[in-house]
Formats: sequence, C-alpha cells, structure tokens
Amino acid sequence: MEVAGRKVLVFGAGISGIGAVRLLKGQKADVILYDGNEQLDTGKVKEKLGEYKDIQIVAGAFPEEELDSLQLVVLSPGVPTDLPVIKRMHEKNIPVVGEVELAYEYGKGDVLAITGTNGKTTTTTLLGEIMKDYRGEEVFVVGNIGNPYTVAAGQMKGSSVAVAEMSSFQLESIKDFRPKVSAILNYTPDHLNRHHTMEAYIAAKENIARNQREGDFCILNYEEKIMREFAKNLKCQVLYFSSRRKLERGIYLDGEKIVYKNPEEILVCRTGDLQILGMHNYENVMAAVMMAAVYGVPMEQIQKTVLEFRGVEHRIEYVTEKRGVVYYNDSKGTNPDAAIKGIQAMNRPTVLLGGGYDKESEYTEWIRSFDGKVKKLILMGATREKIAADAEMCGFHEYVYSDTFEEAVRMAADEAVPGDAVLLSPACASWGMFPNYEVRGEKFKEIVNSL
Ligand code: UMA
Repeated sequence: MEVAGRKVLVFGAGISGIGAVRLLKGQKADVILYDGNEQLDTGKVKEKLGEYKDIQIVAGAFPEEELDSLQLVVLSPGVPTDLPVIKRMHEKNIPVVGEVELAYEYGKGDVLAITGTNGKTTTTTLLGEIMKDYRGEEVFVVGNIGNPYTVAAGQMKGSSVAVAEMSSFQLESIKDFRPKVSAILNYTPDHLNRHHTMEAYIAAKENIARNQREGDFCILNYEEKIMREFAKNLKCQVLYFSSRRKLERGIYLDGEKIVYKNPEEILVCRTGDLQILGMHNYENVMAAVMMAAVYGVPMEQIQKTVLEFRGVEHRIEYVTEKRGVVYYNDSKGTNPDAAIKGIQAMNRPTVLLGGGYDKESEYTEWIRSFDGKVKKLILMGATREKIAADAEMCGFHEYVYSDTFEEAVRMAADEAVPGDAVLLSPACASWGMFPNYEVRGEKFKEIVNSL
C-alpha cells in the first residue's frame, strides 16, 4: 500500500481519523479528512492535527467531486461499511480499508490481537501488563481500548509488540492484518444495528484469524461451539481455554485452579489469589496467559504479573462508600451481556442505573438476571421505554425514569439505604448522552464523590 504522493481520504475525524492522517502525512500522502458531521468543530480538529493542520478538511456533505481522484480511502471504526457513498467507492474500484489495516501496513513488529464481545479490554490490559513487564518500552497497547493503532504504528520497530484490542467494527475492514497470536473470547449479541445479523457480527470478529498461517496461534473459547467449527478452517495452530472442562491441551479452570497444559501441566494460579473476581474474569486471565505463553513469555513472569493485576477502570470498579452505600462504576457494561456480569458480581441489594444509546439489543435476559438483587432500576436515555417494556414483560415493575444522567445518580443515592449498592451498569452504549463510556464513568464518579 504505497501512499506517497497519492490522494487518500480519511473518513471520520475522531481519534483514529486523526491518527490515520498523521501516519499518512508522515508517508507523504496527499490527505483529505472528511467527516459527515456538518457541525464538526474544525478548529479543534486542526489543533489535534498539529503540524498537519493545513490539510483539506471537509465536514457535512460528502465531496462527490473528489471521488474520481481518490486512490485510497481509510475508514474510522465508527463509519458503517455499507454507507451508499462507500458502495460508490467500491463501484469505482477505489481501495477502502480500515485504520487498523493502515496501521498494520506501516507498524513494524509482532501483533497480539484480542477480540470478543466482552472481556476484550480486561484481557488486553492484562496481556499488555504481562508483555510490558517482560519487554518494557517495546510494547504498545493499542486499538479499541482508546489508543489508536495508527498513532503507535509510527513509533514501532521490528522488535516492538502491539497488544491490540480489536472491535468487530475494526476487523470488518481489514485485508492483510495478521497477528502472531490472536484470541476470540466469546460471542453474544452486540452492535446488531451496525452488522444487522449475528452471523455478520461473528464473521467480522473471525477476520482476526483469517490471515494467520503456520507459526501463528489462535486462542479460542472451547465452550463456544461455533468457534470449534471455525477452528477447522484455520491455517494456524489453535489452542483453547475453558472454564467448564479439563482440556487435553490448552488452559482450563479445574475447581479453584487455573491449569496450563501444553503439553506438560503447570498450575498457573488459584482463583482465590487473583485480585479480579468472577468467572468472566477467570476466562480473561486464561486467554491472556495462554497468549503470552505461546508467544514465549516464561510462566514465572506471567504468574507474577497476573497476581499483581488489579483490573480495569469502569469495569465493576469500586468507587466509594457513603453512608453505608457502596457505589460501583460499571460504565463499560455497554451491552446486556456485559451488564449481566455486573449484576452477578453484586452481593448486596442494588439500585441499578441503566439505559442509553439504542443498539437494538434485547433486555429480557439482563432483567431476568436481576435475580431479586435489584430493588430499583433507574432508566435513562434513548432506550428507557424499550427497557421498561421488556421489564414489564419479565414481571419487573420497580423502575423509574430520569431525564438526565445527574438526576439518575441522585435518584439512585436517594433510593439506597445503608447496606445497599448503587451500580452504574447501563447495558447500553453511552452515545447520545456522552462521547464514550469512559466519560460516562468519570461523570458518575464525579457526581458520586460530590454527594
Ligand atoms: N462519522 C462519520 N460518519 C459516520 C460515522 C461517524 O463521519 O457514519 C464521524 C463522526 O462524526 C466522528 C468520527 O467519525 O467525528 C468518529 O469516528 P469513530 O466513531 O470511529 O471514533 P474514534 O474517535 O475514531 O474512535 C474509534 C472507536 N470508536 C468506535 O468504534 C465507535 C473507539 O472505540 C476506539 O477506542 C478508537 O477508534 C481507537 O481505536 C470506542 C467504542 O465505543 C471505545 N468502540 C465500540 C465498543 O467498544 O463497543 C466498538
């Protein structure tokens, strides 16, 4: 993908778009930055572009007049690949790739990549810690975790390692991206408004291993039958993790013990020695350990980091205790399955804050998982009526509406009595109310601390 002197359009002026522009300009491409938001604050975008602020920036209607001269289009993850304008690009045979593909092309070194519906960030963070403890500054933790791969790519050398969290949005538009080690953690319905069907969503995630060959490794969840089928088509070595059975080869949970068997059996740790809780986290640990082990990190090194690991911000994060009420921030519970994990981790009567952006999810399973623990559900955002309708269907009537996020947090604090928990685990993305789940989680902590 030679870009010097070529006309390249970067689609989307968010953090990955800015990263892509910088990378392309560094390679002497002729870049146009396009964003569909007509109210885009181009002044702010220019600030972020720094020395490249004088490139052409177009906001609002697509510059159709440029279409015939484009030689490459780089998509940001949030841009749906089935937009009519992208179809027109394909008709004109203009190469269209995602920012991950661009970063992979120019970033040197090995890639260890993780996808799945839930647990990606925890697994990526843990693997990142293991790798940093082992290899220091040569390690870059990138991708959906909030640090665009395009930004790190410019600094990577042959000896570098990228530990990459990959979303289905990012994997949908790869071409040659080939991790040395990949992992798919699990599949539950998410982002169906973008991918339309579960099959298309899974196919996007499966792209992570599509280009892997001999000498590469793909780590899969043995308990996902669909992954065992997928493994049959892979050209790299497949190894599994399981939280439900002992495996002939792989990594598994045996009662309290996490056991690595490849081929000789090693006790990695006991779950009681970990600082993160819940079966989903044991699965994340197993995936990260397996990835590091097959990459060649010594087991003693892995064990040390695993035992020190304290988890991830915004994921069932303890905030504070006020008047006997414990507050937890699970802003990263952006879909029903992730939010079920949040509820499962609670061991007190809970006032739950839910609702947000509409990704066309179903909420009944989440509501059924309340299991008598949720004494009040405070609903906000675009999905509040839909969740209320699903709650009625499940026979759960203890919900109220709130009009703003701040009001929701204050209502929850008023509702809770000593001995209760207040949990922000919305089962929905934050979009429409916040730019991302991190800002939502920070705001939650700020309001709670000011109560
Ligand atoms: N835009 C358009 N047209 C569109 C859609 C978007 O012009 O049809 C423009 C928007 O106006 C906006 C820009 O694109 O200005 C935003 O681009 P983006 O949505 O790709 O966001 P970035 O800021 O580049 O962040 C992206 C990821 N965002 C999404 O996938 C939605 C970030 O993941 C990621 O951290 C970042 O790249 C770095 O790799 C966030 C996320 O919510 C955390 N991911 C989803 C999730 O985890 O569930 C997949």
